[in-house]
Amino acid sequence: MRTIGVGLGSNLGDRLNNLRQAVELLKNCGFLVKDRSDVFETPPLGVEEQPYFLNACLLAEYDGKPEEILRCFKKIEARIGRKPRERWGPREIDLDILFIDDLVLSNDELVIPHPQLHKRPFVIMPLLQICPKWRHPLLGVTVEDLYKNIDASSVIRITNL
Ligand code: A4P
Ligand code: MG
Repeated sequence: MRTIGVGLGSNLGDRLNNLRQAVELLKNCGFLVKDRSDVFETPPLGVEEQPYFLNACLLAEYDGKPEEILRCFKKIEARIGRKPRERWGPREIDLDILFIDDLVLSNDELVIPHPQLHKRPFVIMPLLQICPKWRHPLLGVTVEDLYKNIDASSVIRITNL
């Protein structure tokens, strides 16, 4: 069994419900949820002219290839009603593979760890709650270390996931 760091984000529709529905669908797909962060409200990064996000992260055990995980995530996103739109634009739900233990992988379909993980307050804050000691296999630093180098003042805790 591998432990997967999953990033969840939503900025369209009933954002909290979308996140919670994604957790239930992950369980139905065979992901064993070991821990979950709180839910944070975060300003959009990338394309800034869009609604604020709710973001959270969870740790799940799963016995399958990275490509299978991505396929499951895409199915769950479609099930929750995500429509194809511009990259980095608004979405009902986005599921990202943040990491899979200390696996390093890069191909046309997948980059693991997620290439933006270490720069994003909306990922680092929730990860700090659930896996502060996880070490980035390429950068050699922990989530706690990453947290020291970001400004997380705009990441506001809203509720539990
Ligand atoms: N892909 C490659 N690596 C991965 C990975 N580790 N996990 C590929 C998931 N997917 C990965 O993703 C596009 C393609 O990325 C996938 O088909 C897969 O082959 P997508 O979800 O269709 O599109 P996207 O999410 O718009 O693109 P991307 O690059 O995944 O963007 P991000 O990194 O998800 O960023 N601001 C706030 N505050 N909160 C957010 O959650 N999210 C984004 C999107 C921008 N700004 C945000 C937030
Ligand atoms: Mg994505």
